[in-house]
Amino acid sequence: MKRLLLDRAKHVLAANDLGASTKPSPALYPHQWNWDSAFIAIGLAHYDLARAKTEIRSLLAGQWRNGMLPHIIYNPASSGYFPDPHRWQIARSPDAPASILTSGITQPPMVTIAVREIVRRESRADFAREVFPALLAYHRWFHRERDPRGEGLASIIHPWESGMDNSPRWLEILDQIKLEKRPDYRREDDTLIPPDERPTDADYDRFIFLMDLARDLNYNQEDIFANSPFVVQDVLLNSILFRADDALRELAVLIGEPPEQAEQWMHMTRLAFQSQLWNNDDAFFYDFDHRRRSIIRENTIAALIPLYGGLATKEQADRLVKHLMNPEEYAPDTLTAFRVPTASKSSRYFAPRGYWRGPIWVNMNWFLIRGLERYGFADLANAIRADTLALIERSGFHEYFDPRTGEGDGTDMFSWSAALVIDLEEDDEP
Ligand code: 2M8
Repeated sequence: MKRLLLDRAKHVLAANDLGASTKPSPALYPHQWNWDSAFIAIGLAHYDLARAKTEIRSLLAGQWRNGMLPHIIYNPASSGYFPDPHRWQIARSPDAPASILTSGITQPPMVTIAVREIVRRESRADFAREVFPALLAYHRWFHRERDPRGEGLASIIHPWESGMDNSPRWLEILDQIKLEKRPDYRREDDTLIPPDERPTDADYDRFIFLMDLARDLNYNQEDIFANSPFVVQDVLLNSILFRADDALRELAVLIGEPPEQAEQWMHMTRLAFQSQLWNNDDAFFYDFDHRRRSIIRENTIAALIPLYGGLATKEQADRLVKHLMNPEEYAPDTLTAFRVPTASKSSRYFAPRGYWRGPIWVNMNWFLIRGLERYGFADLANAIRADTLALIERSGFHEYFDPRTGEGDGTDMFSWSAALVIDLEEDDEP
């Protein structure tokens, strides 16, 4: 059974292999995505280290001169995805690469964690040495350009940067963006996937508005911070950045570079999670709207990902787990049969087939499993693992799953669903 599942997962990654990178899915996402490639490399590292390194190298090839690693690296041979590179016009930025087409925004820095996983499986440090400067530049960019006041928390400037595009966390801010006129564009995604499983047109209008705004400001981060209605200290991104800083610190030690810079960043982030993001009344870590200086009080799975980061105290972890065990929020009940919906069932935005507004995603379950294991909640971690595998067995390697029925939604043959199932199934501590 396990062998069969692993073979099927490897088949998905092979089918989406573009040569030097892997697309997230056959048709819906035909290019290379930043954090997708990192998850993919974590899966590949179990059976093909050379290919895992190639995945990382092709991602780093898209790095900007200021250190930013874009969220999409376009495959010139693919079409059928909007926005295409022409919309981004990255040449407006003096930092953009000259010969590679990319987007102008980033995604959570899972790449450093993937590199750490690859290096852990080798007895040599040459790959760590090779990619360390690029990773360090990426982290420096996050901490410098996205945390200009040195608060210990990086901001995202677009919902796409969170990876959870239409999460309830962003909907109120998006709603406040009043467009004088709709941006001119044509979506491609809703021709491939039923529209009720994708962001609404109103969400998309705002995604494109924010993207055009960053472009019109020539991707100058200072100007974007000053002018954009969307500047948010995202709990998910900062949990991953913290964990990635730790991976960077370990890589530094391994190759004889000073670890102090990463330690300093981690120290600042730890303080900020406690002083700025923790809400003791609700027992949640909430995002912080940097622009309006207020918390975003939405009950979503992101509030629990500091468990993966290792940013919760033991007492906070106990309280966070209560949300996961509560049938009115995240635990199974008469409405939902599977763990773990990405938004609380109690949320007014909860939509069980609505993309990041409720469906189960394999990467979020994976974050929770790894985080719960870390804090000693082995039974709950195993229950989430069992549900994740049951969903794949039942419906295949879908992009996301309806928590009521387990039905697969979005695209099929989704790469990170396959890659992270490999990681869960192999689960060897090398
Ligand atoms: C989704 O995002 C893209 C935009 O970046 C889209 O909707 O077209 C998100 O699920 C994101 O997390 C993911 O990296 C990307 C590719 O799988 O798709």
